[in-house]
Amino acid sequence: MKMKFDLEANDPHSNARAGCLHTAHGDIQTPIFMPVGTVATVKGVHQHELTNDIKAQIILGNTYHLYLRPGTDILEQAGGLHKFNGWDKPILTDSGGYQVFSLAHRRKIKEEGATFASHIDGSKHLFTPENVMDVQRKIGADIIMAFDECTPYPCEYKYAKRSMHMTHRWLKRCWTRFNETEPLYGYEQALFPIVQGSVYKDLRKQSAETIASYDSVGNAIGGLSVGEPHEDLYEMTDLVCSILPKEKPRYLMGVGTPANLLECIALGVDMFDCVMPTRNARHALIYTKNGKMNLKNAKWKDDFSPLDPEAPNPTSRFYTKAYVRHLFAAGELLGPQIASIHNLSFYLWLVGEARKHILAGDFLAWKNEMVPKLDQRL
Ligand code: PRF
Repeated sequence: MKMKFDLEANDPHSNARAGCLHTAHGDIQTPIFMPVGTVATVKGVHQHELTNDIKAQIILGNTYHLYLRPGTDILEQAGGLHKFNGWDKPILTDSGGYQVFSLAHRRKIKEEGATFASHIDGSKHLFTPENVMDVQRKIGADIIMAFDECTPYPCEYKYAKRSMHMTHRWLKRCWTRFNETEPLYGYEQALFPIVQGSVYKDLRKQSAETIASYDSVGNAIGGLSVGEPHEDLYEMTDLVCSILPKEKPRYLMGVGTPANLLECIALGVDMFDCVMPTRNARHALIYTKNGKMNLKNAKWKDDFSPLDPEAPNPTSRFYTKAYVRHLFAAGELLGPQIASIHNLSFYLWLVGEARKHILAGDFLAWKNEMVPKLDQRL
């Protein structure tokens, strides 16, 4: 089966789109949010909860983490990541181009690749565009990412330009290796290239044009949501979306808040991932369509209403705010678990609603009504 993206609808009043990405492990209806499962697990969430409660359609894994632990030997013996963790829907792996720079120790970037010391045991490793393709073949995700450098913020123009050109040269090497090798487990994998260029318009334009010239199934936008003001995030995303091909899915990496998702959907983004819903859940921060609440706040201690009475998933309707607050206060594992299911369900509900409104042609008005509410503190 050939991986394929069908564009189903364009919003008449914004650049939002609805589509469907067909993969060997099933269809992904876009716009979509992808829960992050860094080390072969979405922290604290069972695969059946991802499917039944959260309605996740695709999850993420990280090459950097999976390569270090459990390692590619174990993943190959298992028959790939889908078999290893029992998730039989689509998976996307990030290349390590972000994690090496944010997590690893003693990292050094050279033309050949990046050397680093493991954050687990200090052991030394080298990631190159070629071996990162080989590792992602062994992990076996449906969508794999090019090896790039995610520039920090702020970033000097000169550094951003040099780094972008290196990311382009690395992409060429990734592309060659990818096309010289075969999937190991009998289903197709697609390689997504990544646009870089920091917050500089001329660099972003040049990078988007370079990435657009590849015959890929989809494309990604990296180097954003690294501390820059929201205006820069939106301006760069808008510019890059205007250049990337319309008929291919666009994946904005590591973004973001619920409001960021809706604003970037309006600019033409189709796919998102972010640790926010799960990481914040573990700190008792709960997202709803009326704003966010911190369950550690004493005001919830005798609120016996459901976490979210209108939520589509049973977990959010079953447990009360006071109870989940108590679980956090007592340091009970169930607190972060319930909060993670709730937040991920909310993110998936939000992109599902966005899709419905795009198909109905009234996305922009709905988005403008939702955004101010989403950022409120309850
Ligand atoms: N590159 C890669 N992964 C990423 C990013 C990037 O620029 C980002 C930036 N927000 C998140 N994850 N490979």
